[in-house]
Order: sequence, then structure tokens, then C-alpha cells
Amino acid sequence: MSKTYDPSSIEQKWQKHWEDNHIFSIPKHTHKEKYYVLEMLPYPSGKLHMGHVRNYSIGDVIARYNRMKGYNVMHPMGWDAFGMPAENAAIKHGGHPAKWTYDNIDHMRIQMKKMGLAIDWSREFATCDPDYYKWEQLIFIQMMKKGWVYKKTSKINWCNTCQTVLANEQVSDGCCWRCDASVEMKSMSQWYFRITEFAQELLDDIDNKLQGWPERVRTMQKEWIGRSEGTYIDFDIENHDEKIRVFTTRPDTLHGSTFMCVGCEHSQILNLIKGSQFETKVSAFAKKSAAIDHQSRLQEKYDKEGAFTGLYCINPLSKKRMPIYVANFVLMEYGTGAVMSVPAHDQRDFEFAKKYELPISVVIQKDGETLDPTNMTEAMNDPGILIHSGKFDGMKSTDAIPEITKHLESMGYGEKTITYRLKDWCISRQRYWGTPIPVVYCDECGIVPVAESELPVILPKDVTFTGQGGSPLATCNDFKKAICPRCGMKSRRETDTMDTFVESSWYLLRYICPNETDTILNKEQVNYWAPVDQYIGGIEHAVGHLLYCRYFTKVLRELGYVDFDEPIENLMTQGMVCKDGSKMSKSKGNVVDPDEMTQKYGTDTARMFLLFAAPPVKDMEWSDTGIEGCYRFLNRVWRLTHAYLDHIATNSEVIENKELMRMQHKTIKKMTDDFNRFHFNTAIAASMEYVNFMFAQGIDKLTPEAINTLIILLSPISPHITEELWQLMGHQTLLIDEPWPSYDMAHLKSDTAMMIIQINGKTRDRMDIPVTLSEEDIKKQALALRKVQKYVTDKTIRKIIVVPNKLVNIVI
Ligand code: ANZ
Ligand code: ZN
Repeated sequence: MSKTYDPSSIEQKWQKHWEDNHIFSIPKHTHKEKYYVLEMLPYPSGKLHMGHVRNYSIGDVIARYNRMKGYNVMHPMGWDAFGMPAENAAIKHGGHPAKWTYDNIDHMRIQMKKMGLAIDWSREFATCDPDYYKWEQLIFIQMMKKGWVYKKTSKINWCNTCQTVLANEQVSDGCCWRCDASVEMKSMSQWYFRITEFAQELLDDIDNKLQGWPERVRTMQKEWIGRSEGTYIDFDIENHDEKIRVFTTRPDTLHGSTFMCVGCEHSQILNLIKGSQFETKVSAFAKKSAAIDHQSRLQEKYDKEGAFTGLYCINPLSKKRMPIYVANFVLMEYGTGAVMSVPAHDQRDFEFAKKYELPISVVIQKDGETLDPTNMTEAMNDPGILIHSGKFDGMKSTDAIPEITKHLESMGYGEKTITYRLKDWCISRQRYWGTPIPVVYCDECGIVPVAESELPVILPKDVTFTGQGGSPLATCNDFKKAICPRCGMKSRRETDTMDTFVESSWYLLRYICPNETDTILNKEQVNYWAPVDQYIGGIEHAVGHLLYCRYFTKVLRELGYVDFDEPIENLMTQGMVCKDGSKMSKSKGNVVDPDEMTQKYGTDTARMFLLFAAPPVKDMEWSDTGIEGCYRFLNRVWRLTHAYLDHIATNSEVIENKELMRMQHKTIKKMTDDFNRFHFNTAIAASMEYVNFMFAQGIDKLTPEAINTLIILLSPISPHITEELWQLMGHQTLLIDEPWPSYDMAHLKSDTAMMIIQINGKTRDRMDIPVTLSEEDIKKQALALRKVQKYVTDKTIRKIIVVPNKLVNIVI
């Protein structure tokens, strides 16, 4: 029997055994309750980094623990395989994106297998497999038939480095989520998913159904959806038989609106000033403000400026003339792209009015205060009492909001409305390595979806990658040629591909039935397995992927494929792996290679360290001494078990050990509670205490039960060494099939208690007593202590207070 711990041979041995015997594939028929645990699917970038390893270690412990708790556990893995790095690699180094991708997948799969993950590999797929994207194309077509997909020309986010369009969710602080370059605005015709149709449901379900999500993510999604209740108000345009509509949340301030501001591309206003003397000035101004980059716009880091259009509109309540400006702070994409400006009560309007010397009219005042517009230094945006507002004078502004709205509705000059910040999801990309959008353009029939029977529209292999911009598919004539499914005439195929976030919006449901060939989702199986019970991934996906995923589930429900509303029951956002205080990254040069760690210590140690260093939701700091500590601990577990095996080889007598039993049950309870809360770090600490305790007891005082319990408890964390020790302890079973141990509260109680003895509240001594000792006897024993005697002789004892099992206080 080898006595030194050799992780590499043990890990290989058990990985092979598990794989050969399909230990982690899911039994077909079962009456067990299900548990679906999933880590966000990886992008096959080439090799695993420490963040991946942490992610999968967390997921794997949860998977193994729940299987041992008796659940039917699904823990699948696959690849988010479309996307630009593959294409960029092809442009740079030649070769084909498909080869680059599948080679990377092969390498990363090996790395994952070396981690000993309890994954059902029979469910694996890559999103670039035609068998996968075929169904995505079908979803697209079915959505299109419902009117939930459309094409429109508008200003979109354009990344010049990536040579493609970006969705709003892919722009952070004005920069591209992938390459960090500053994003430009460009006018282009693109495909959109009508996610705004579900804005209200997506919002409502955050409170109704996502109790198992972190508060931070819930708040971010709510703010992203950005529901705003307000009023549309229409203003007559002077000398034109037209009205212009604004969106406001403060109709109570309408009497104080003295001018109007519209966005620089407000087509109604631009049309009206065509040929007028103001046209050139306005278009020059529009050009200038279009150059404000996204970032400054977000942070409002630019002067509020505008240009007069020469037009006036009429305030429907005050009947005053209001000049109309185009202004750089009005967003075209929000509300109606036009704002009624109320300088007395809105800070931006106030600054604008000061700059262009426009009238400021106070219409709300706080009780007992008098605001004078001539000496105001800033806008007053608090609620208050209405003045200068005709028949609404004296009304509270909060009451005036619905009242004025009603009044406008009766005049035919407004209506109550709700606006969302959420915009439709732009999903077309001018790149090759993605799912082809399944439509054709026909001169006769227009835009026509590909016939369902013709799916998949296969991405052609034979394409040149120049990196010169434009979709490479557009240069692929064979691909472009198509027959119109409607009229049979020659037509042209769409050459844009879909955003890769479309693939990751529904993969978690396809894992449930990856080999289903007749339909998108097998309803019966999906209804059993979904939703995901525990999803684990990074916070960076809070408003992108995690919102799209929720949206797609609702779409699939409307299409009749699923019977539920939300795909993810519980979400955990894992912290980052840091070294020297900052996130491990190539650019910082502080990465630790997982392969190296596995070679040096074994994956059991690496897994343990990643779980021991911090709770999963917190950032963790990589430390060489930390991982060495875990390695030493596993060696201690190894030696403890071997010492015990040596001992029982010559001495089969098992002596009852109540203290050990108590510690054993205490450790089970602590680790179970910690596992339930995902506090793996403190669970591991408890196992360390338990091992220390056993060494202190002495090998001859141990029981097989005590050792077995340790092995079982550690098995989700370090599955290989424990499997080996389990076998050495004489078991024929695999640990994954062992039930999780339960604890007995009766054993947790100790037979003795240590009591503190105080005199007048000051601690003077301690004593061990049997917990069954009566209060009278406790008092007697306490008084008999030598140290106590010293204080109490010749004194009157007034009172003796006994706190059971804790403390005796003698008052003299
Ligand atoms: C008049 C007013 C008076 C406003 C007042 C505010 C205060 P939220 O709450 O975010 O929905 N607004 C409307 N459309 C806009 C656009 N396209 N670009 C920039 N600003 C726009 O904000 C709604 C308020 O933002 C609206 O209410 C409007 O200004 C402005 F004392 O109307 B308010
Ligand atoms: Zn046609």
C-alpha cells in the first residue's frame, strides 16, 4: 500500500473510473426530485483561467452535495462557441474559425475533465453546431411570424475596431464590451427583437419570481428596464397645422413651460424648417452635437447647448408662445424625443434658459416660501403648491399631476402613458462567425423568412477573412444566391449573422434535451428539469445575458414550448480571483496557470483552495501559502486515514468514544449548514478542526465511523483523494452514491460543562462539572474551590447566582 499521497495517479484513476462507468449521466426514469445546477457556459478562448476553475469548483460542489442529498442532479456543460475572437484569429493567423473553435473546445474539455467535474458530458454541445443553431433559426422564424422581429434603420452603436454593431447592453460607459474602444453612433438598417413588448412582465417578475436572485442584480435589471409613468402632452405649432408631442413626468409644471427642446434628429421639426433661414444653423449644430461621444453624454460631461429653429408652439394651458430649440441634451431614443422645458423646476432647463436668456416662470412653491425667478441660482424641483397655474392654483403638485393630465385628456391635448428605458434588442452583426439570419430578400415579395423545412441555413465554410469590414458572407456569392420561398424567384440571402447572446439565451433549456431531433424543446422533459435551480456566473452579465435569458423564456412560452415564466430560480454571482489585490488578467501579468497548479498539487488541492479562500460571492485573493496549506491539510487527511488503517490491521477492537462522537456530529451539522448557505470556506475550516481533534485524541481512540464521516464530508470538495480513501476503508460503493450524513442533536450535547466562577462579578476560577449536577451541588462544589475559599472566608455570602452550564457568581 503506497503511503505517500500522489494526487496525479489517484486523480487519473478515478476520473477514468467515473467516465468509463458513466457515473454522472442522468438516469432516464426517476421518481426523485430534480436539481439543476449550471455554471454560465464558457467561451472557448483557448484554455481555462482561474476564474473558470473557481466557477466550476463552486458548481461541482453544489452538484455533488445535492446528489448525495438525494436529488436527481443535472449538471451539464457546453460552449458559447460563436463570436469574434475566432474570426479575428483567422484574420490574423489564417486558418478557419471553426477549426480554431473546435480545437480550443477539445483542449478545454480535457482541462475540465482533469478537474474531475461531475458533469453529464453526454449533453455537451457547442452553439456553433448546426444541430443547435438550426433550432435558433426556427425560433427566429416563428418570432418573425408573430411580428416580434423586425428590421429598421436607426442610429446604432458601432464599434470600429470590431467592425460591427453592438446592442445597448454591450456598451458599457460608452465603450465596446469586448475591445473597450469608444463606441460611435451610426445609421444602419438592422434586425431587432421586440424585447420592449415584455418590458412590464420582465419588470413585474423581478419582484414576483426572482426572490432567489441577488438584490444587486434585481436592482440593476429594474433600472435598466427603467419604467417611468408620465404624460404625453401635445402642443400646437404656430403657423402649421400640426402638433408636437412631449413626454413629461411633471405635467403639474406645464404652466411654467416657457420653451421647448427637441433632439437633433427630430424629423418632424427638421422637415418643418426645410428651406427656412434657420435650416443651416440647425444642421450645423446637429452635426456638432452628434460628435459628443457616448461616454461624455452618459456622464453629462458637456455644455447644454441648442439652436433656435425659428418655430414656436403654444402652451396648451398658459396659451403662451414657446420658442422651439434643438438641444444636445435631448435623447432621440427616449420618450418622444421632445421635452417641454420648465426652467424654474428642472436644472437642465434652468441652465439652458440662463444661457439663451429665456423666460423663467415659477409655478410651484414650497409652503411659506416665495421664489423669485430673477434671483434663483438653481431650479426648485421639489414638490409644493401650484401658483400662476390658473384654476389649479393652491393645489398640491402631487395632486396636480393626475388632475392636469385628466384636464389635458378632456381637451384632447394629452394622455397618461408609461415609458421604458429598455430598447429593442439589436441582434444583427456584420460578422461571419455566427448564426445566419434565416431570411431572404426578394424583389417581388420583400423580406421573406426561409421555409422551416429548409433549416438549418448552414454557415458556409469557404469564406475569405480580410478584416476589411462588412460581413464576409456578403462576399460569398454561392451563399447569397437563394430562391424565394414564397414566389420561387431568384432572391438574395441575408448576410448578417445573429448576436452570440441569442445562443446563450436559451442553451440552458436545450441542455435538457440536447438530442431532440423533432422540435426545439421536449416539453415533458423541460417541464421536469426547468427552471435552473442554481445558476452561477459573473456579475458582468446582470443586464445582458441574464435579461435576454428571461426574455427568451417568455418568448418560448408564448410560442408554446415551455409552461413557465422564468428560467432561473436562484442566481449566484461569484466573486473574482485576484492576485496582489487586482483581478487576474493577462494585461496585469498576474495570472496563475491552473494547469501548473494541478500539476504541482493536484486538482483536489486546487479546488479546495479556491473554495477555502473566500465565500463564493466574494472576491478572493490568490496566495501560494494558501494553496500549500490546503495541500498539507489533504496530506494530513491521507496520513490520518492510513495511520488508522495500520492501527486496525493489528487491533480490531473499537472503543466507544463519546467526545469523538460529539465532534463528529458537530462537524456534520456545521458543514451541512455551511453547504446549504454556500459557505464552503467555513465548512472546510470545520473539517480541519475535526482532523486536528482526531489527531489529538490519538489514533487508537478513533472509530471507523469518525473517519468515514470525514471522507464523505470532504468528497464534494476534493472528490478524488476521498474516493481513494473510501475504497481503502473497505467500501465498494462510490462516494457520489453515499447519502449525505445526518446528525443527531442528542450527540451534540456534551456530558460535562465548564463553568466560570466569579466573585462579585470578577472571574476567579473555572471548574468542570457533569451537566446533570444539581444547582445545590454546583454551589457546594464552587464554594469548596481553593481559590474561592481565599475570598469567602470571614465574609458574608449574600447570594449565589447560577447560570446553568456557564457561570456561578458569588456575591459577598
Ligand atoms: C417637464 C419637466 C419639468 C420635467 C420638471 C422634469 C422636471 P424620467 O423620470 O427619467 O422618465 N425628458 C423627456 N424626454 C426626454 C428626452 N428624450 N431626453 C431628455 N430628457 C427627456 O424623466 C422624464 C423627464 O425627462 C421628463 O419630464 C422630461 O422633463 C425629460 F420640473 O418634463 B420633464
Ligand atoms: Zn419572392
